[in-house]
Amino acid sequence: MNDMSVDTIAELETTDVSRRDFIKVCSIAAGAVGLPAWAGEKMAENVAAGKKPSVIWLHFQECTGCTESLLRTAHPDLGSLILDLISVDYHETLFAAAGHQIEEQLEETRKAQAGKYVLVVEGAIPRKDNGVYCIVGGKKATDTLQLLAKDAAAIIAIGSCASWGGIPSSPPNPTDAVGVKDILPEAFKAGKIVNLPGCPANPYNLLGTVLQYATFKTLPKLDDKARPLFAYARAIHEDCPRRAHFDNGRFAQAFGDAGHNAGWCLYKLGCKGPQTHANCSLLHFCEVPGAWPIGIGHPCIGCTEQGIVFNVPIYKNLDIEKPTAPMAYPGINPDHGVVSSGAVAVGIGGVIVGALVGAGVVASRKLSDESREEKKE
Ligand code: FSX
Ligand code: SF4
Ligand code: F3S
Repeated sequence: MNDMSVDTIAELETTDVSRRDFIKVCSIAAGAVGLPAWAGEKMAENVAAGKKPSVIWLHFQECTGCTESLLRTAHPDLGSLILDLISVDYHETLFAAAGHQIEEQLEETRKAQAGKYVLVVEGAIPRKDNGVYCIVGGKKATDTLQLLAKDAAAIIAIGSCASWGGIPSSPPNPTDAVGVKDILPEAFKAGKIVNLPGCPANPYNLLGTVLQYATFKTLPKLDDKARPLFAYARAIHEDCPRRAHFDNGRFAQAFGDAGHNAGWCLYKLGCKGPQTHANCSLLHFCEVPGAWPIGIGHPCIGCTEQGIVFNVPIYKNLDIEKPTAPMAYPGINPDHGVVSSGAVAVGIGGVIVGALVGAGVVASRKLSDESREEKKE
């Protein structure tokens, strides 16, 4: 394990959050992307040494839910802590300034950080009528995205809107809204785009991806839709805490009935968990245990899956591929949480990690428990 230098610790202690919280959040972020705890310490050390990743965050067609989920947390310091970890050099909804002032800031950052900044895109991009349906600062979303993408070190499409069109693309898709990869096919082919679908996306998946890039100059291993395997390799149904009820035929039949109150499986209420790939069953939102749709008693609506959410009625049942429990369970899926054998493995000394979100979940629970304890005092 890496020991943090005395200078680094001193520097952390001068911030408005405790060093313990700082390292803890980095550990959760590291756990979220399948890296070990020492990688979290390394991330924290890097940030404390002033090597914060520069982030340019663009908003197009969306509801700002991704930004909200990043900032609205139960732990009082977490929102500001996240903003301490990354240097958000342009973000329309967070900036106090507006108009020409922030447009100048965007241009300055683009030039000063060329080749180094991480471009985060929230929202879909409309293509109809030459892209006139989303104009910010007098420029079309299509043009702004193409310009900023040229000098970006990596591009992260946060949320389902930016990943594949999301809500704005739902039928009949009046503005021909698409995701980032459809505007930037070359960058997609080159593996420069990371899609983090979800409506909203889990903020730790973003934080982990950005910090991994900033610390190790690598991106997580991706599937053919550019989604990180650490978060999207498995269906929610595979890791759902209600799975035992499903396997034993115990289903809620209506909201508020005895089965629903007892926490039984939500499949008959339209749960799309069997067809939906995401890690929200393991890494809950905003470090609050149980804060995810199924955790609060609502079926999964498939918010990460193109073709399900906003396309299939929320309470309609879908057929499932594996209706009964398997007779034997396979071993750990080697792709789940394993870092790439390429650049990433070199970056972290070739360590293969299988722990995946476990560390993040445990750390997240601890953070939340401590937060509650602090409130009681
Ligand atoms: Fe909203 Fe983000 Fe949904 Fe879209 O999340 S929560 S509409 S995915 O782009 O702000
Ligand atoms: Fe969980 Fe839904 Fe699967 Fe039931 S159908 S076990 S609620 S994911
Ligand atoms: Fe979305 Fe389903 Fe998770 S609705 S947040 S993918 S439980």
